[in-house]
Parts: sequence; structure tokens; C-alpha cells
Amino acid sequence: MADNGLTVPMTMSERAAAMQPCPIGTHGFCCKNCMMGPCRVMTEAKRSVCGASQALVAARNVLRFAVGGAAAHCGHAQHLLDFLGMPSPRDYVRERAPRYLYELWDRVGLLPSEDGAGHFFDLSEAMHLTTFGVSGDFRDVLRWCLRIGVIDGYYGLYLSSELERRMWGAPIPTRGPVDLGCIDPSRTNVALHGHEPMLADAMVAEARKHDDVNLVGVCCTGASLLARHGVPLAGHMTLQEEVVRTGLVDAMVVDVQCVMPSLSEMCECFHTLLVTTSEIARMPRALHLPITDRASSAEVARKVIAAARGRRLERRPGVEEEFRRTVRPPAEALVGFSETNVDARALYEQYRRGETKGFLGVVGCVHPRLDADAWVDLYRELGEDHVIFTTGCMGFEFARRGLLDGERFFHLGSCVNNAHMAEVFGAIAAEAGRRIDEMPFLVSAPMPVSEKAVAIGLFFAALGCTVHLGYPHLFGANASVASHLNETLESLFHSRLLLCDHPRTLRDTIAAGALDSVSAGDG
Ligand code: XCC
Repeated sequence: MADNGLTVPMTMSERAAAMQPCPIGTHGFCCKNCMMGPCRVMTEAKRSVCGASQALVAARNVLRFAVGGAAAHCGHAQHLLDFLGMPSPRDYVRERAPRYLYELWDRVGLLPSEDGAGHFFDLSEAMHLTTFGVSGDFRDVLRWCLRIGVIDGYYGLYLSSELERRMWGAPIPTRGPVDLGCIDPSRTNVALHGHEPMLADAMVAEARKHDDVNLVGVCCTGASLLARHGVPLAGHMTLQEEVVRTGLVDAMVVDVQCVMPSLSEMCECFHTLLVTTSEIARMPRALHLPITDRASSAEVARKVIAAARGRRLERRPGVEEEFRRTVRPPAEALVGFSETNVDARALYEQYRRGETKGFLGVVGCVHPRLDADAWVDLYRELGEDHVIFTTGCMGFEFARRGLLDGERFFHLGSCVNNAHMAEVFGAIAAEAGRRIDEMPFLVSAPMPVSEKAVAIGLFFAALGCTVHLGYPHLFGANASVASHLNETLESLFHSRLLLCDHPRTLRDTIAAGALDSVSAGDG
């Protein structure tokens, strides 16, 4: 029930159930890159008005997805640089990437422009080449997809993770409460949601001054808050509206990415103060308090917490009791792992002794149209003889079920912290004296939602990991795109894309040797 008689809007899951996705767009067959269409190129034989084949349309759509994702991650890193007053690093890929990969990427034209923030020009060029009448070669468009994957990995994931570490220090193994039940009916609840960490420190410091304030995290900002400060994690992306709908969140502060536009209406139905902090992520009816540096973040934290304590007085009578009656207590999760505290040698020894068949990175989003329980059940089963590393919203799914034990299941942080995963894989491979592509590494995004998941998948494929996508249509619907991409991956990186949308199929594919290195024997 709303606080004020307004009709409570539907949540994401309810909207997804009420509306079918467009089958043409789902498969990447819709081209709307000019105004002669949109063209629905439904068969290999058909051409769009401009003459584009289905493979070209599908490949351009994959590239535009990848660019969207990489722009988000690189923007995240750039906002951190701006906040810290630092220039964009030069030759960052050369400094961070394994030498053999750097040389390979250089040879096949996948390295970004490395002069200052030149990678942003590459993102722009990728948009340019997919605009009407530029690239007509779907194979070259797919090569650009891999280039964008490399940019995403280093100028997005790695750079963001490194700057976060500089600001906050390395994460350390920490236990903390996870799930809606960490909202505290007897205190003022302030939720911090999004991805960028500029406000986090200041909010933690400010909240600690007030015993009556319970700070909770949502989404990737929440994953970082939990790993670095032990701040409870209330929900992942698909739960953000539920967090507000408890009627107990007195303020919600959002920055960028995975923040649903519906939050404005949802917050309006309750007494929740919605605060935006990023110039590029404004919301109607929200209070905008921009953050540009440490001084402004301390000031914003002070203002938000003061306003939230005032708002608490506007809660609907009886809402606290209702919450205590209906919401189960939170689970406890062990988080805060990274390459600095995962024992790569011990994990490699487990593998050498046959106690572990391989290493799975389970990453990315939770999709409102897909069955999270079924996927988690699969990884629970695979966790019996594989080690599982996880990040982002999938990490929350493991956490809320009490699976994160720091022995078989390791939580490596937010989605940009997939850089931790790449480093852990590199460290395990180094223990084995092998390259990444020679090891049984699989990165699985079973329920991708955001364009960011596409960019992350391409990055890991370029590193030499097998990559699974559980929502395969964009990559898999056109046979030429799927087969050319896999031929390229196998020949250059000894990696491949597994495109399957059913947990049982993935289990059978792994049992049939999907983690065996494509390059086994030639290392
Ligand atoms: Fe996806 Fe990243 Fe967003 Fe969750 S939060 S929905 S991108 S898994 Ni990072």
C-alpha cells in the first residue's frame, strides 16, 4: 500500500510478465540505424532497404551493444579520474595485460588508441562504422566487437577497480547481511544504489555518527559497500523497486547504471526521498545533489542523512510491523575477495590433485524473464567439483542463499571488479606455468540484461576464456555471425562462446568437456 493513496506502480518483474519482448529485436534482426527503416531482416536471403544482410545487421547490433556497455564502464572510470583530479593513464593496456596477449592483440588490430583518453575515440569510431553506409563487412564489425571488449576490460573494468582500490583500499574478506531483511524497521534507512563509489565513503562516515541510521546498499554500489565496509546489501538490480516498496526506505541515493526510471514514481508513492548525484543520470521529481569532489560528497552525505531522518516521520503507520511479519531475516554472506587475498596456489593445487575440475566465473545480471533459481541450482551442483567466482547481481543470488563460503564460492565484488576475476585467473594460470587459454576457465553470464554484460563477455573471450551467455539470441540468431565469431575466437584466442539458455544444456556441455582448453597440447 502506498503512503499517500497513490496507486503503487508495477515492478520490473510484473511489467516483464505483462509485455512480450519484440522477437525481431531480440534476435538482432531489426535495423534502425537510418530512417528508411526500421528494417526487419528476417532471413539470410533478405536485405534491408540499404542492402545490408542479416549478418551485417546482427553484427552491427552486437557492436552497438558492446559500445554501450564499454561506454558505461569507461565512463565510470573517467568519472573517478575526474573526481580524483587525475589524467587518463597512457599505455594502460600495455602495462596491465599479459605480454603475450598484448602482442597478439597488437598483431590482429585489437588494441585501443592509447594516447590519453583515445579509447573514447574508438568507442565513437565504433558508432561511426555502424552508422548508415559505413562498414559493409560483418566480419570486420565483429573484429571491432573484440576490440571494444579489450577497451572495456582495461579502460573500464581494470581502471575502475584500480582507482577504487586507490580511494578505498583493497577489499578484505568481510561478513555482512544480505537481502531485503537487512532493512531495519526501527531505524532510518538510507539506500545507496548504482555503481560509482564517490559518495560511499562519506555516507559510511556520516551514517556512523548516528545510531538511528541504517545504511544499506543496492546493486553494484551495494556490493562494493558490503565488501569494503560491511554495509548490508539489500538487493540487486531487479529488487531495487522492492526495496522502496517496503515503505521503510527514507531516502534512496542513486548515481549511474541499472537505476530504473520507474524509481521516481515508486518513491513518490511512499515517503522516500530520491536523490540523484550524477549530471548524466537525472530523474524527475528527485532532489539533485551533484558530487564533484571529496568536499561535495561529505556535504551531500550530511544533507541526505539529515533529510532521511526527517522523512522517517512520514512513514505509513503500521508499516514497520507489516515488514517484521512478512520479510524474512537477511542471510549472512562472506565477501571481499580479490587477487590480493585469493590463494591462487592453493586453488591450483586443488585442480592439480583433481579435487577441482575447473574454475567458473559467474557474472552479470539477473533477468526478470528468466529463472534465477534454476541457474543457481546448476552452479550449486557445479560447485561440488568446480570453484566458483562471482560478481554483480549473480553474486547477490549466491549470497542470499548462503552459498558464499570463501572455499568453493568466492565473491569478487561489483561488475567492474570482474578485473579481479581476470587477475585471479591470471594468477592461477601462472601457478600452473600456463596461459589463460590453456586453463579450464569459463565465464558464465546466465541472465544478461545490460549492454555491459556483452562487453564483459567479449573481454573474457579475448583473454582466452570460454564464455557462456544464457540469453544467446543477439549473438546466436544469425548463423554466420555466431560461426564467424567462434572461428575467430578459436583461432586467435583458443576461446569460444557457448550460447545456451537452459541450465541443463550448459551442464551437459561442461560435462562433455567445454572447459577443456581449445589449445590443449600446444602450450
Ligand atoms: Fe547487470 Fe552488473 Fe546491472 Fe546487475 S548491476 S544488472 S549490469 S549485473 Ni552492476
